[in-house]
Amino acid sequence: MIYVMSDIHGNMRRFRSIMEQINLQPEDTLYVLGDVIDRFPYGIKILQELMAMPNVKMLLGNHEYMMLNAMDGHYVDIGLRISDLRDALPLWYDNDGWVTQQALLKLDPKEREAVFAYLRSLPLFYEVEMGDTVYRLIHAAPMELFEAHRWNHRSRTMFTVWYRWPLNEALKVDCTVIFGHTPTYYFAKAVDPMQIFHGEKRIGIDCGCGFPVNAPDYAIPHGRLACLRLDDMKEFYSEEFLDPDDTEYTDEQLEAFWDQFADIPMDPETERMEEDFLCFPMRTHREKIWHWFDERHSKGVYYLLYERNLKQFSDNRTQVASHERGSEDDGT
Ligand SMILES: [Mn+2]
Repeated sequence: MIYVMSDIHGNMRRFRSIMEQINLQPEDTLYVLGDVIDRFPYGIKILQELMAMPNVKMLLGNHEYMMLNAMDGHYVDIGLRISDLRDALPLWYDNDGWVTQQALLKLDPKEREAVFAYLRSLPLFYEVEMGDTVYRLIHAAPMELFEAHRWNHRSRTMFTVWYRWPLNEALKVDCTVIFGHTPTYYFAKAVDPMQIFHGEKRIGIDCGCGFPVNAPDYAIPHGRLACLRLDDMKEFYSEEFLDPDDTEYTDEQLEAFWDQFADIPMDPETERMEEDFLCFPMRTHREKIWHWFDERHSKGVYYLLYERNLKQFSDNRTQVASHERGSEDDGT
């Protein structure tokens, strides 16, 4: 099977959700069309996972391109001007690259060089044949459009990872283009949450995985990570929790969420989450989450925090005790 996803943007929860659904096998291939990093904090971690998977093929995205220009002394896009290089770091920061830089600085020099070497090696497109159809996989724009836009782009590389092509722009390629980079609501505004966009010889798969969870203003639709299986065009989407207040959860479900909540990394100084959790964006304060559970669980958050553990402890002891009694009864 052949899978395609794009624009993971450091969102580990959404990435895990897709990987669980597709259950990638060694004989499958997963294409990742760039922008693994930036916006959410786990870009480098996801990148290192992808690097270690022999059946993953990745493309350069504009975020990896920005990181190389800003941080890697060995990467040179000869089309760039001195002023572009001078502005490379601020440009990357403005596009939420600082969160990736923090992770990068925690790596040892060998690991860091491996990441840079991998990014330097990434191509700008793949072509995949599936039956009678040829798919061109790209991050942003087909190279064939470069000549018409070169006045505004220094190089082919810069163009093909950055350019957002309007729907009415003729394609100039004889295949079906699959691309990320431009969230699909740009083409189909009313769809919420975002879905894979199928247009004339073009398929857009960036469904806003880099968008914040439950963005405070609803001017933009809800984002999620999408994945397309080319063999049968089946679409996969990361599991999202969009309307927390409209859903009634049982105590049992809430306790399962509570156990997930225990695994969410927390900044010990600010008491704020470092990852998304359910409907709550990262950096939500711990007390807000406690309050949410308190309003929903029949026994309140005090039970979840203290009494439930005691209950589990005593349940386990009862089980052990009855098991021991059972053994005695068997006469063993
Ligand atoms: Mn992009």
